[in-house]
Amino acid sequence: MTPESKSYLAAALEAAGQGHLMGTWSDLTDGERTNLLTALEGLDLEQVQRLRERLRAPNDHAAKSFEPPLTFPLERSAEQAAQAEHASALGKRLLRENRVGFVLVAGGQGSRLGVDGPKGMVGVGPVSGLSLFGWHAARLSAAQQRHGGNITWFVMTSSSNDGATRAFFEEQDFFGLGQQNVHFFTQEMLPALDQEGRIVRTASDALFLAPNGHGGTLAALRSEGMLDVAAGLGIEQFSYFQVDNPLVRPADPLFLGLHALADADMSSKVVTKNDPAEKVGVLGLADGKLGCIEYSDLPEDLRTEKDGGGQLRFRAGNIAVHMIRRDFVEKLTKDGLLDLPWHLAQKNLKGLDVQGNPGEVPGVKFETFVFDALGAAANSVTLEVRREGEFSPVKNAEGPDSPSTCRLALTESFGHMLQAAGLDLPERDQDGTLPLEVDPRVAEDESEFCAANESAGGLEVLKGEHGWLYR
Ligand code: UD2
Repeated sequence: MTPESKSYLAAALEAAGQGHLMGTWSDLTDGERTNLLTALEGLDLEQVQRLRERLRAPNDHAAKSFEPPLTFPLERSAEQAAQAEHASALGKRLLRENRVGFVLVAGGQGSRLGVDGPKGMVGVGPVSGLSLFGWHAARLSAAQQRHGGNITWFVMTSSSNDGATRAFFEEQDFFGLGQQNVHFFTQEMLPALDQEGRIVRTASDALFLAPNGHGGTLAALRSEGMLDVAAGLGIEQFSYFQVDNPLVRPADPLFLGLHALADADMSSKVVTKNDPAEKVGVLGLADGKLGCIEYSDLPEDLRTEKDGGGQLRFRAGNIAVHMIRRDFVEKLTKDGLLDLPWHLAQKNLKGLDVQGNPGEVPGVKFETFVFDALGAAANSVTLEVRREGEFSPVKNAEGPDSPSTCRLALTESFGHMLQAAGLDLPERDQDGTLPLEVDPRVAEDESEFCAANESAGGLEVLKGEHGWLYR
């Protein structure tokens, strides 16, 4: 680097309030200088400026009015039941005709879970130990078996886990789905700032970068060429789901069909929130705009308010499962039109302070959220589903939403399948869980399990030391 270009860079950084990044230049080795220059080249200083402005902006203005969304309920009138039947038939046809692409969001860092590596590699099969990635793959294979068609799977990673994720898929031979049908793409990373708006470093030659939130999925679908891949394959809808929930049913004909019938841009699944204190965002309209209302944003009186039927009025718990039209993503991401708000997460970041001393730096990570796009949807369906059947995420190492609660949710749902078919259950473990697993390719709910049990070949069960495995 010539002295002129170095002083030009130093001046540009100084002007952007980032002079500290070059502060230790004279102490760096040649290799470290190269690393630092590469990191700085990847930096968009205008974007950093916007992040700094966001940091200084007063907190988001609080909404004045809140309304619950109109939901397609679990308890259906005769008319709704007929509509559901019609929608399911349409959904099955769309799956058979390959109009749906599956988008798995797996770019997060899994810091709360404390895993080293992609969260999708965590084993969740109660008997088989099958990984989250493997579990989702089994559900996609199941959809292919049941409805025909070809599966196209878009897997979003981030630079912190992309290599390990790809290596795992290769090692698992793409779970039998075919390498050509799995498309990896990476989301953008954003620099984390300290409280004064200065970029935090993890070392004197490296910046603290963090994934830009699941809202980054939409922009990355475009920037990574996935919209073109999807268009080329005739895919019209994206089924969006997150890696942490093995109960998710990405190929649900009812959800897909309702969304398509309503000509919706973006739709959501919700579960009933029974406890007002449960810290889950609820779908609703804030100042007339559909979105996810964070637990902390909903005033206390509304959080506990009951409707005429005695249920919480704001109970549409967001489980982060969406159906999104491809052309809606195209429209939103065209010419940088996508303008999702940045949410700030205050964290103690492991890195260097401005002087270059290692430690914990009080700082901020910036994220956008995919459900903020709901506000731009012309039409949207909110489908209520059974929590026990569709939602038990693995987020924390212990306590709620942990591997043990997820194992319990899975095994109980399998237990109900066996009971519905009149089959005996295995003896419970010492901790009370059923050592039982039903592969999604065998059945995903009680009626499918009963049908498989009554089919000519019947069901094959392996009884091993870890429990019973139907596969
Ligand atoms: C999210 C929702 C919450 C509820 C819940 C359901 C937010 C703020 N809240 O809670 O309302 O719907 O999920 O499970 O989203 N991810 C990425 N890239 C990122 C960030 C996240 O791929 O930059 C993935 C991550 O791998 C994970 C998922 O998104 O699978 C959820 O992220 P989270 O665990 O940060 O969201 P959480 O639990 O705060």
